Amino acid sequence: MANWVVVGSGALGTLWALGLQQAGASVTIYSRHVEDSDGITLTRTFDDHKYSADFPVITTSTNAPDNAIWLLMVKAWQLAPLLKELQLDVNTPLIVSHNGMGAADDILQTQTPGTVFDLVTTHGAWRQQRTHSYHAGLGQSWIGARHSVTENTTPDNANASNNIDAHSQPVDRIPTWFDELAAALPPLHWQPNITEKRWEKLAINCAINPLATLAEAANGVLRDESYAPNLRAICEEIANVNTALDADELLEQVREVIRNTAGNRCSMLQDVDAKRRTEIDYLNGFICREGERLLVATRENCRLWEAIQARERAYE
Ligand code: KPL
Repeated sequence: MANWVVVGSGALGTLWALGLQQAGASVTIYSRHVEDSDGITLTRTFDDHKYSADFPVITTSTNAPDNAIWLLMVKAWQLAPLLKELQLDVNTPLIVSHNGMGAADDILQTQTPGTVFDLVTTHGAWRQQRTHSYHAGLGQSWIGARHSVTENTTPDNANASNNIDAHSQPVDRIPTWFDELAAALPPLHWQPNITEKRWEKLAINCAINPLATLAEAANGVLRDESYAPNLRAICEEIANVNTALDADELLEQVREVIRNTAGNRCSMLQDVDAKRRTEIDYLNGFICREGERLLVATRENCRLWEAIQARERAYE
C-alpha cells in the first residue's frame, strides 16, 4: 500500500481521503489550519449514511511520509501558491484535480516527466461544514499522466497551434498505485489522453458555472430555451480555440450534465454565495486568453469572464 498525502479537505478532497483510508491505504492530511495540527476528523454523508474517520495531519511537507503520493484537491487559483509552499522534490508523484486549465503550468512543467497526473471527476459533493462533505451525486473519474499540453499553448512557442493534441504523446504506463486510488472512489478509469477529458470538462464548466451563477440558480435553470444561444456560443468558441474538439459533441455533453445535475448549485455559485474567489480565470478566462493568443473570437466566454469578475469585485 502506498502513502498518500491529501491536500485540501474540501468536499472532494474529503471523499478521496476517506475512500483511500477505507480501502486500507495510509492517508495523511496536509493542513495549515492551526486547529487541525493534532489531527483531523473528516466526515462524508451519502444517502443519509454518515461516515467519519480520523487522520494524522502534517503542517509542513518535510514531515510527509516517505515516497508519498500527493493528491492536490485545491481550487485552480490555490495551486501555484501551494506548490511554492510545499517545495516538493521534482520526482514526487502529484495528482492535480481542479476545474479549468492553465493553473501553475509553469511550475508543473519543472516536474520530472510522468510525475504529474490530472484527475477529472464528475462526482458531485458539497461542503456541509469545513470537514464534512455531502456526497450529492455519484459520478465517475478519469486519471492520466499529463503530457506536453502547454508546450503547444505557451505564447513563446513559435509553432503554436490551436489543436492542442497535435504534438502531444499520451503516456500509457499505469502507475502501481492506480488500483488503490480506484478502490477509493470507483469507478476510476485510466485515461491515456487525459487532456481530451480535461477539455471536455472545461467546456462543461465554462458553459454551466458562469451562466448558473449569474442566474443565481441550480444548474437546471439552463434547460430553459433562452440559454440555448449562450450554451452554443460557448461550445463553438471552445471548439474554435481547440480544433480537436467538436462543438456539437461538447454541447451534447453540456446538456447531459445539465440534465444530470439539474438540482445542483454549481461550485462557482457556492463560491460567490460565500464571497470566495471563483475559478473563472481558469475557465472562461482561460478560453478568452487563448482566443486572443490564437486570434480566435471568444466573445461569449470573454463576456462571462468579465461578468463573474464584476461579481467578485462587488464582494464587501
Ligand atoms: O463541476 C461542476 C461544478 O459545479 O463545478 C458541475 C459539473 C457544473 C456540476 O455542478
